[in-house]
Amino acid sequence: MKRLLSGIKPTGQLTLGNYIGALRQFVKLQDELPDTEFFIFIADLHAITTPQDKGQLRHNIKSVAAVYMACGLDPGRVNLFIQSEIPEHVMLSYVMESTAYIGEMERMTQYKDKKGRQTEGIRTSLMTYPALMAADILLYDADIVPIGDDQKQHVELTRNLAIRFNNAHGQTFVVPEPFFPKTGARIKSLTEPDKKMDKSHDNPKSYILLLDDLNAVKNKIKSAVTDSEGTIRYDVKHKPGISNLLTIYASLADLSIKDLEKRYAESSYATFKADLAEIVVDTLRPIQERYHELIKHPLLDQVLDEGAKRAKEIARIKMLKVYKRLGLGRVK
Ligand code: ATP
Ligand code: LTN
Repeated sequence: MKRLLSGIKPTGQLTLGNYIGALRQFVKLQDELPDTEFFIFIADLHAITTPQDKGQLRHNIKSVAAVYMACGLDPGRVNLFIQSEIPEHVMLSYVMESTAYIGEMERMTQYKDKKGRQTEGIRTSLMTYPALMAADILLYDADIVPIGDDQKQHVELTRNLAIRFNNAHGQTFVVPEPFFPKTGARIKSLTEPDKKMDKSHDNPKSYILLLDDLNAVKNKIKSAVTDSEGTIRYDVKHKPGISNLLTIYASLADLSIKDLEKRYAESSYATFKADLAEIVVDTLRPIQERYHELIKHPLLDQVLDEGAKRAKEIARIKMLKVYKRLGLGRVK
C-alpha cells in the first residue's frame, strides 16, 4: 500500500492559504486515493524554531487537530498525530543532519527569508529545520507528499538526502514525490499580493483565518488591495491582487479562472469581491460549526492516540533499521 504524508506547523491559527494549499487537498485526496494510507501530523517541533508561548502552543496543537477534522479529514481513513509524541522524528533528524551538508541548509530560501526578518537570536534549528522535515517524511516511507509551493525546495532536499543515504548504506528510504494542488499552491497576502498569505504576518488584514469572525472576513475581502484598471482578468505580473482573488474564487468554487474571467467580464471589482466574500463565508461557516463541537469532544484525543500508536509502530522499526545500517550502538 502506498503512503501519503504531510504536516502543518501549529504556529498560529490556520489561514485560508493553508486551507486551499493544504487541508482541502488532503480531504480531496482521501477520496481520490483509496489505496493509499494517510499520515497527517501536527508539526509542533517545527514550531519551536521560532519563539512560542507555551500556553498558546499547547492550545494551537489541539486547535490545528480539530481544524483538520472540521475540514473533513476522516479519522477512519487518516492517521492523525502529533509529531513530538513520536521521538523517532528527532532521532532521524539527527541522522539527516549527519547526511546533509551545511551549504545545503544555508541555501534554503525559506531559511534565508525568515532569517532576514529576525534580527537577533536566530535559532540553530531554523537552519537545520529541513533535516527534521526530511526525517518526518522518510520515517514513514511516504511516497506522496502534498505541499504548497513554498515547501518544494525542502522536499527536493529530502529526495537528495534519501538517495545519498541509500547509496552510502544500502536501500533504506523510499524517495518521495511532492504533490502540488492544480490551483492555489500559493495564496497571496490580501494587503501585499506579491507575498504569501502567512499566519505569522503582523497585519491581520493580510490574511483570512479559518476561525475569523465571518463579518471580519467579508471586510477583509472588500478591502483587499487591487489595482486601478477596473477589469477582472488574471495577470499575476500586472494585477497580482485581482489574480490572487481569482485564484481563491476558482479554488473554492471548483471553477476555472477562464470561466470566472468570462463571468465577470462586465462586472466591477465591488461586485466580484461581494460574490467572493459570500463563497468564502459559505466555506468557512460549516468548518467553524464543526470546529466548535470537536474542540470540546473526547473524540479528538482518541483520534490523536490512535494516530500516534500507528505512527509509532512504523517509526520504531524504521529507526532500528537506520541505526543498524549506520553501525550505531549494538544493534545487529
Ligand atoms: P509559517 O508562516 O509559520 O511559516 P506556514 O503557513 O507557511 O506557516 P504551515 O502552517 O506549516 O506553514 O503550512 C502548512 C501547509 O500549508 C504547507 O503545505 C504550506 O505549503 C501550505 N501553505 C501555507 N501557506 C500557504 C499559502 N499562502 N498558499 C498555499 N498554501 C500554503
Ligand atoms: N515545513 C512545512 C510543514 C512540515 C511538513 C513536513 C510538510 C513539516 N514537516 C513533512 C510536509 C511533510 C511547513 O512549514 N509548511
